Amino acid sequence: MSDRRRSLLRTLADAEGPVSGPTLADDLGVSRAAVWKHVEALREAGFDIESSADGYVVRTVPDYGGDAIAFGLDAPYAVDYHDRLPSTNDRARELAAERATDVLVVAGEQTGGRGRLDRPWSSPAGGVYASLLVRPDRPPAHAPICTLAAAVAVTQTFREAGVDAVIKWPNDVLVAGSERKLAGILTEMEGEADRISWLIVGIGANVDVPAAELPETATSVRVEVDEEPRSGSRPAADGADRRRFCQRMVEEFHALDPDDVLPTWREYAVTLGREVRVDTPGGVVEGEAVDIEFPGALVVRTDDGDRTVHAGDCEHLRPA
Ligand code: BT5
Repeated sequence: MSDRRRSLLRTLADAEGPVSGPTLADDLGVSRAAVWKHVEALREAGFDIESSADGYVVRTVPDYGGDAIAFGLDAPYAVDYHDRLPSTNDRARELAAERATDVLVVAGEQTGGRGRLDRPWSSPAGGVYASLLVRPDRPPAHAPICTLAAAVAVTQTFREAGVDAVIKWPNDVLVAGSERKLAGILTEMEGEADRISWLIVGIGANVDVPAAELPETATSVRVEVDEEPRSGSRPAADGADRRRFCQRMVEEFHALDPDDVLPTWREYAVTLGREVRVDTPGGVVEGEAVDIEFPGALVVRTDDGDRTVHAGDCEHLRPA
């Protein structure tokens, strides 16, 4: 998506009333004919744009798609949307190799979605599959804090959508109580000794997915919201709006300062205070998870004292 198209979408989204062709042309630094062409392209993409003597007004926005996500997105990323991809992280890697940055890759569905250690990530239509390609000015050792920041952003977004989400160290978002999995995060990066070259934060979130299309241990906004008796005050299925969900989670992520993320992470985490078994590259660590340390290590109180675990698969045992 071109920068001009992004600016146009931004201006139209921010406008309170009609925006005239000449105003748009001025704003974007293009001819009125060019504005008209962009507007036509948006109409083809499913936008209902009314034009009157006063200018253009967006009446309806398509459910999903690159322009729909960019429309009103309050974060500085170009959107690279595909109805279907093998994996948004793989696409983001291609873009990284082309030296791109600040791109949000989104797919309507994935045919080869990946979790950690090449585990498959089930990616039917209705989920949000997104990878952010960024180039933070940080050492490679800080990469885990980006996963934690993403977990905070996603948890916050699920809560806004009406689901009581919590974080399981290091990269899972679960629903409180049943602890079924709502989302997972796969962070990948390339770096030199002292500096990250590129970092990709891949998020898979079960938003508008029916139970039948999810793994048994998983759940989605649609499932969780449907199970609750509906009060008159909350519009049905609103939280399961993929476009809104995708925008909000990216906006939340962008607004977070990784250096300040741990207090909120602690507040949302369900792992702290629990008996855990962590399968690490150096063996199994078992005990009570007592804290998280920058940039994302779990502190586990074992019979032999506190152990700081940097990476691994974590299993929650009974409550501590
Ligand atoms: C994760 O791995 O949780 C990270 C998943 C990241 C997926 C996103 S989608 C966008 C981007 N593009 C990609 O190709 N990947 C990223 P891990 O902790 O290894 O968990 C994987 C396990 O979660 C699987 O072994 C299943 O047990 C379970 N699982 C698979 N699909 C699921 C789903 N849709 N919902 C909940 N759990 C799922």
